[in-house]
Amino acid sequence: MMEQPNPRRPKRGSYVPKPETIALLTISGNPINGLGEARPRRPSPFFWHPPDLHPWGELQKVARASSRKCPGSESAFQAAYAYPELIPVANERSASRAAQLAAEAIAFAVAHEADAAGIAPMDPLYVFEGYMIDEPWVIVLALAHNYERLKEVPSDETNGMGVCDMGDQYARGTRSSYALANWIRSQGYKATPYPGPSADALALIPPAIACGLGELGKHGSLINRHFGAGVRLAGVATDMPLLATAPDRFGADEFCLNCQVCTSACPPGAINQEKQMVRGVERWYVDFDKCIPFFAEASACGICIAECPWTRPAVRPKLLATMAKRLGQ
Ligand code: B12
Ligand code: SF4
Ligand code: SF4
Repeated sequence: MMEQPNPRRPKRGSYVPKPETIALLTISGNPINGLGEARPRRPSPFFWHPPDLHPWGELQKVARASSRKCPGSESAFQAAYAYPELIPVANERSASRAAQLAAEAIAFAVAHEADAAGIAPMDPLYVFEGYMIDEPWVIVLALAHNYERLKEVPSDETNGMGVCDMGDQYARGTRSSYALANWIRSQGYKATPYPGPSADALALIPPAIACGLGELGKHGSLINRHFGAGVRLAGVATDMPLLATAPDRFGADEFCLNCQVCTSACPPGAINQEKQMVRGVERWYVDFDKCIPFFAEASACGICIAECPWTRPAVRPKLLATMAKRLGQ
């Protein structure tokens, strides 16, 4: 049966932001993000930080209100923000070695709602300017979307499926990261969860790439080999001695070179075709000033991650096989 076109998605080029949205975009986000800068530096607090820490506080309120008007989304996001209690760090430390603790931490996360997990050494470049994380390790958790719900994005008053699935996966990230942090604390080590939906101290995509959860896609989100771009991320920083997991290269970066699905599907045309220099790294980059008006008006959008062919369960295995052949794996 032919699928009906999604009535909530304007065609690329036909979307015009509301004047009241544009009025709140008083300053460009791209220089703040480090577009064109050749030297590595920490990311600046950018969006989803406390509204007085960045120039788009009022726009952030509009974006939040627009996502919460959708049926079911208020309670989905309430669950995401229901942060459990953290227990005190036990006085006695586990005597296990790093390899054993790393295996146990990953197994614990996967047994407590995470769909995948990896470990990376903490890098100061993962931490937003003005924040501090002193734990030397980060465990990153991946929480897979329900594709059937995600593909309904963007949401509005008539259909809240997509944004509710975002709230639900954030809620799983909250429960999973807090459960893992409490397990680590019970073993006598410090642990701090970073679950979202707020940005907090930790930029999650760079450590997720480093620890093998996937590759960066042209749409600026991580692509995982098992879930595509339909994943939320959460983190736990810790001083528990651990071992790093290896990065995973399965050809997503190469595939993006010749794919234009997200660039064509993004209503405001925010996704660049070419890699850009951003804070010392040549990488895919999304134009914040073009994305944010639509994102704010269209209940958190998400079209780019839903449309990415890697996110489609029926397509992903074929892409993996094709790219494995091309990479000679
Ligand atoms: C602020 C923010 C936004 C902002 C700005 C996004 C942006 N491109 O910068 C807005 C509101 C527009 C936004 C939109 C979306 N977001 Co958002 N967002 C965040 C948040 C809270 C912080 C990211 C940030 O500050 N970026 C500003 C600077 C750091 O951006 P940047 O330099 O361009 O870097 C980006 C990437 O290139 C990469 N990156 C950063 N440094 C480096 C270094 C290297 C070497 C590499 C390879 C990559 C890399 O990470 C950044 C993330 O966008 C994170 C959660 C978190 N704590 O990390 C979620 C997060 C990145 N968002 C997420 C998602 C899914 C979305 C949306 C699809 C919306 C939605 N409904 O889900 C869209 C996609 C827009 C897009 N195409 O990028 C997910 C991504 C999951 C994934 N599969 O990777 C995250 C991780 C939330 C989560 N907990 O799961 N988001
Ligand atoms: S839609 Fe295509 S170009 Fe965009 S991130 Fe996915 S694979 Fe890459
Ligand atoms: S989230 Fe931003 S980049 Fe992705 S499709 Fe929507 S407007 Fe485009």
